[in-house]
Amino acid sequence: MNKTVFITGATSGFGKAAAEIFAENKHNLILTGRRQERLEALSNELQLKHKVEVTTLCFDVRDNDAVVSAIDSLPKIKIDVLVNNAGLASGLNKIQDGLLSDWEKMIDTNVKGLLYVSKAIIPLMLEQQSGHIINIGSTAGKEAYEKGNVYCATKHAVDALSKSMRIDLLGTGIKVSQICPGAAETEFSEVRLHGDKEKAKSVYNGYEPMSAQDIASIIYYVTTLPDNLCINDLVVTSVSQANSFYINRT
Ligand code: NDP
Ligand code: 8X3
Repeated sequence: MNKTVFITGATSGFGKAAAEIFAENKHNLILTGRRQERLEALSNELQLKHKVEVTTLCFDVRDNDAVVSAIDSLPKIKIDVLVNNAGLASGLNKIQDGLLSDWEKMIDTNVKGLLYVSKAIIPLMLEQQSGHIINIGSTAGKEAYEKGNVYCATKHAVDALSKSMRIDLLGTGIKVSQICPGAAETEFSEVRLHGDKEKAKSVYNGYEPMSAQDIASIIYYVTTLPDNLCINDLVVTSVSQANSFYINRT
């Protein structure tokens, strides 16, 4: 059955790769992000290649008015899957050296943005009496590490919200899954390191990190289970990584 899959942060990394795998499997898409040109290019490519319907919504998840008006602008359709993926780390400093602007960006995007989008879509899923919310957490939401402070706090919040959503939505027909990846090579490190490409590349020196496609295949997989099954929480790393602290670098 064709589903409609709403993905935040579809202009890059996990979100873009997830859009590709859902389209390959003939699901229709609602793709969101702040970079309009990237949304348009991806939408054109997927419609042409896979003959699926793609709607793009360009908004910043930190702006609740923009979130609400973008979602209100959709025609009355069923949203089967929401992938709450938009997020970022900004800065890598000890707590005593952190920048307020970085902290606000991470809290506003990773926590408040996820809540704004969820608040706009949950009523539609409640009306349908079905749906699947997939929150992208992180190993940073399972353990705190040096210089991770506020990013780790936001992903711990995603962990708590995923558990809370599952409890509160029990009996409504809405599934809630959290996927917690370890290190994967996307634009993530470049964004975290404020655009320093060389330093970002060096994060992955000496081991093979996961790819965006690896995580996309897992996002897709959790949506393929029978109606009575829900993967609640899934932690995934490359074989070179045991947790936030141990990476086998050669
Ligand atoms: P990328 O930087 O490649 O992609 C991030 C996506 O989020 C982009 O599409 C970006 O779109 C979107 N985004 C960021 N801020 C906003 C905003 N304010 N409003 C709307 N969209 C926004 O990183 P990843 O694909 O790696 O990251 C995706 C998620 O996975 C994040 O939540 C991240 O924390 C998490 N994660 C990443 C890991 C990694 O190692 N890569 C590991 C574990 C979790 P645009 O800029 O166009 O708005
Ligand atoms: C991203 C993975 O290890 O940088 O969430 O925290 S890590």
